Amino acid sequence: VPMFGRSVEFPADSLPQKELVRHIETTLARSLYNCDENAAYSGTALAFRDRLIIEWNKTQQRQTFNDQKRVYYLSLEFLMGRALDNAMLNVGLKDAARDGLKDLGFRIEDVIGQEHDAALGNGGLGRLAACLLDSMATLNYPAWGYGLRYRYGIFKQEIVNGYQMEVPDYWLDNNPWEFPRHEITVDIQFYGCVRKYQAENGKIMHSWEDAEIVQAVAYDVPIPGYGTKTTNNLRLWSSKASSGEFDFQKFNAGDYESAVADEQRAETISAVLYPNDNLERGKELRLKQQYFWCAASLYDIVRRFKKSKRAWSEFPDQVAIQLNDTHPTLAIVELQRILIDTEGLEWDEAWNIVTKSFGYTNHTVLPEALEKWSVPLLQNLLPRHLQIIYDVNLYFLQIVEKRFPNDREMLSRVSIIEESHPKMVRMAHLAIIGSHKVNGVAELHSDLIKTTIFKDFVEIYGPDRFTNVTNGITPRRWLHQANPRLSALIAEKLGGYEFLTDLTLLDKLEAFVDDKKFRTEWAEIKSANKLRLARYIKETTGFSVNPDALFDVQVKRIHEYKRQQLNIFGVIHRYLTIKAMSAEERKKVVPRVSIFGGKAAPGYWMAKTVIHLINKVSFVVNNDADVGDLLKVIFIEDYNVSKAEMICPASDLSEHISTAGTEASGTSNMKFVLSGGLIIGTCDGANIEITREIGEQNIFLFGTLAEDVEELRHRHVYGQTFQIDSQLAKVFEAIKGNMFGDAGDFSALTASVEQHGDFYLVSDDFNSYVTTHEMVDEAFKNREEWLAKSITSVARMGFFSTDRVINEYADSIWNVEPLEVGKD
Ligand code: 26Q
Repeated sequence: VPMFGRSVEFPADSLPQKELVRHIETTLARSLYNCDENAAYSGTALAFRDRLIIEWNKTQQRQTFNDQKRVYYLSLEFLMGRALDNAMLNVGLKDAARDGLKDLGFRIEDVIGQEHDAALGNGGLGRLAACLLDSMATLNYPAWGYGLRYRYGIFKQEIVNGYQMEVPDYWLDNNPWEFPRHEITVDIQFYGCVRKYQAENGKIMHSWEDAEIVQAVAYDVPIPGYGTKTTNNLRLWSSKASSGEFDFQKFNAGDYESAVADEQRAETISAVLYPNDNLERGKELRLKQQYFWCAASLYDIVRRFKKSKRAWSEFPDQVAIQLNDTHPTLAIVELQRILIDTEGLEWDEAWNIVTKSFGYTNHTVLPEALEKWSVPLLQNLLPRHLQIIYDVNLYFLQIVEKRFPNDREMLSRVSIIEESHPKMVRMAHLAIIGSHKVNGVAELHSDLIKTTIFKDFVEIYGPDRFTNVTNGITPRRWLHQANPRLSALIAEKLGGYEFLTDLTLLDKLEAFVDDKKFRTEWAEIKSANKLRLARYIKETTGFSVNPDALFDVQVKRIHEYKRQQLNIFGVIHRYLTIKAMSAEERKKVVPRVSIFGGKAAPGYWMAKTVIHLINKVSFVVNNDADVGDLLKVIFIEDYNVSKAEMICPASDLSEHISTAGTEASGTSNMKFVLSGGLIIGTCDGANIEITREIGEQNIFLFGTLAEDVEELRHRHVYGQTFQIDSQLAKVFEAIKGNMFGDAGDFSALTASVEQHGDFYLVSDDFNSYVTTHEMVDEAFKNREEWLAKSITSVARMGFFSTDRVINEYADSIWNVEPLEVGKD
């Protein structure tokens, strides 16, 4: 079996080497003699791009011609990572490219490594969008992604003296994967006022006037499917000053500078991705981004629909729009506005079309992440939309009033408008009311939203509006691309690479759990992946880690609810325990490398303090010769998608330890298990379903259950006494004794547990966390059993493919069919 399955299908004369050389010599105007790795990257990218473009054009033609229902996935984030490796695997010529590059004196891995990540997202939500695009293309669904073309993606993280610093991520220079469509533009309005007028037929109509105009320009990115010719489109909007009248007037009036300033203000809209993850902060520019992108996308969707000359009532048969969280909720209002104000439909007819077209995915129950926008802000920026929101609310509350007469409390709870000062628009309520389906992203999460934050809506609409679609990951990137040797070994056992498009086939691996040779190879691949990570750690941090130690990894956004603080407190406890041991006792210790990575939102002080503590602990522990290889602590700078591709396959154990009920799903848990790592985790998010699939003997679960969290929190605040865990108290003593530098730097962390009610239950869960880690050590000593767990878990991960996820969305929410693709 070749390393990358599909290359055998292509004839030898299609080897990309000569195309690559042609691009280097002509497109890039470089001689092969001064071709560096970067030029080799560009040449290779251009060669593969050529092939994508052909299939992309054909796919778009086919979809237009076929004229069936399309899916539009609206997301403010697409965390795509690198594109070249993905393109090579999908086109199927990676082996040929490797040979071609080798001839020219390059290692393909180094060439791939030249590419800058496309990091237009914060974390889970953005990466999910990217995995879903991959699956929609692979399964031949006619689907478009719509997003914003940020000039700056998520910041680059640098650690200086243990502190996080943010560096802008300017990623657009010579990006071969985007295609500007300067001819596809939409004028977007802001501010202005609403004028009522009487139409010729006597009807009272509304128009939005004297608005400022900003132009949206489309940039398209091809999304190739795996093992298919389907290449879908991701359309990203960029903002530009409108070339219209008003700056020209200023210019003529001699006000050149202010005309330029206007231009820059317009371009600011798509300038930067907001770096908050699971936190909303009501900034006007963020609202402008949301409307700008929703309005441009909707205009595009409506324009495409109108070409078909169908009746408006058929719109929901042609269009399914999925809202990735509440960020695109204004699209609901915008479609209603288009239908009633410009197309002249009656309110009810229009609203019926709107609700049938939209679906809303919720990704959080954290109250601080639920979007709200102030009414005065909306009034000023989008006056007509605010009117429509008020009307939607009025009609909705009338229905509620009829169903629940005299229940004023209910009305105020479910109203779109929160009666605060200032009044706020609750975007989640608007999204629920304007959609025909609302889904959570894992079973526990979907149950929680039905019984807590959206309980009233279940009573009002009945349970059918709410559903669950458990998240997944694309096996192409997270198994085949990130862990090519494991993928090849699996292919060898299963007799081919079909599992990459039907992940449930992995279950056939269980038959080989006891196969000696197979187990040895499995273990060898994990070792090689660990060795590669160890080398990277040495290069980037200077610390040497023992590649045979247990690699214990927690990489994800830094957030109190994800509890990296629990992890680092556990590490300190381990350090103190080792320090207190005799030489004899130390012989029994399983050597560990605790690896952390992740970004903190720049304004999230507590999260930054956690990063600081990890780095200080790292410095102290790693320089303690007395502890040596028994414990190392590593913080990997600037965690991103391409680093995840290296880190996930190198873990023995990964940590998914959020306070129960807070992590909607988590998806990195799936990436680690699919690469043969085991998990320590709480009964939260998708951990629960992972456990159900792989078996509870193959996962290390600990901690409070979601149903018990509320009572414990209450007790912390109102109970008679609050005693923190005794082992945790010793950890705090060490911190307070300045073991890791000035204790004052970390007082917020200890105080949050000791004095501020320990909202995230760090103390409650500490004992079971530490005990469970001891069980991990014991299990790791038995390498054969550990291996069996690893293989069995991978074999049972079939459920967590985004292919299954997309089929569920298609059947239960979108009602769309794949488009059959011939072998043209
Ligand atoms: C909102 C308003 C203003 C500025 C920023 C935001 C904002 C940005 C990003 C709010 C939330 C996010 C991201 C949320 C997120 O990543 N949620 C994660 O989604 C994953 C995919 O479903 C889940 O697996 C994770 O559990 C969930 O935390």
